[in-house]
Amino acid sequence: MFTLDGRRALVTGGNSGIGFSIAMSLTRAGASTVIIGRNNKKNIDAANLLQKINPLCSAEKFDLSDVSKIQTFYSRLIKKYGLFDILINCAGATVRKRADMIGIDEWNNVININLTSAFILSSEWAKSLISNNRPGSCIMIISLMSEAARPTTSAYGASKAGLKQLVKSLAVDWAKFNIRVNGIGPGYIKTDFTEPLYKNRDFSRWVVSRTPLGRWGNPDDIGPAAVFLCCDDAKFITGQTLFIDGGWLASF
Ligand code: GCO
Repeated sequence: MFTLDGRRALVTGGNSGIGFSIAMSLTRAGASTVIIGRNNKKNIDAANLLQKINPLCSAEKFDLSDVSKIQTFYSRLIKKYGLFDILINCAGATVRKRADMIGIDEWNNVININLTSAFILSSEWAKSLISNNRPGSCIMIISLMSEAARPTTSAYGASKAGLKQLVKSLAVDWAKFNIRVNGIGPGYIKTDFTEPLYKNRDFSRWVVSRTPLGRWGNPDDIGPAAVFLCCDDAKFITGQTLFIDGGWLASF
C-alpha cells in the first residue's frame, strides 16, 4: 500500500521546509525526485539527503518568478529526466504588509510565484503526459489563508484562494486523461517561511491556543499526505484540498 515505486516526481520549493518534507516522503515511498529551488547551496544539501535514499534524485536551480521562462525550462527538464508522473507545486512567497502598503511589484511577485508559475508549470507537465498517453498526479500547496485572513496576508491569501480554485478547474479539465489534481492546505508549520511568526512569542502562543491539537505543525506532518494523494490507492480522488492544520479550520 501507498507505494510510489518507479515513479518520477518533481517538487518546486523542494530544498527546504514543507517542499523538502514532501520530497523526502515521496522518495522514501519509492519515487526518484527532482527538486527545484533558487538557492544553489540549499539545493545541493537537500539533493544529497535525497540521494542517500535514491541516487537518482537531484536538484535544479530555477527562479519560478520568471514565469516567461518556465516553458523552456520544463522542456529542458524532461529532455534530461524524462516525463514526471508527479508534480508538487510548493514554491511560495509572501509579502507581510498591510494591503495599502503593498507595491505592485510585490503583489506581482507573490501572484507570479504562488499562482501563475503553478498554472504554467502544471500545464506544461500535463501537456507532456497527455501527448504520451500517461496518467499523473499533481498537488498544489494551499494555505489556511485561502479560507480565512489575518492582517498582512492580502496578496498571499488571494493567491492561495486562486490556487485552491485552480485545483478544481485543472482536476475537471484533465480528469479524462487520468491526470489527478489535489491540494494540501498546511496549517501553521514551523519552517523558514514562518520563522518571523514563530519567533514572535505572542503570535506563537496564539497559534498554539488557536489550534485544537495544541501545537505548531512540523514539515513532517505534511509529507505522508502527499504520498497518499499521489499513489494509486487514491486513484478516485481528484479536485480535493486536504487541510493538515491540527484542527485550526474546524474550530473558532
Ligand atoms: C502568513 C500566513 C502564513 C501561514 C500559513 C498558514 O502570515 O503569511 O499566515 O504564513 O503560516 O500559510 O497556512
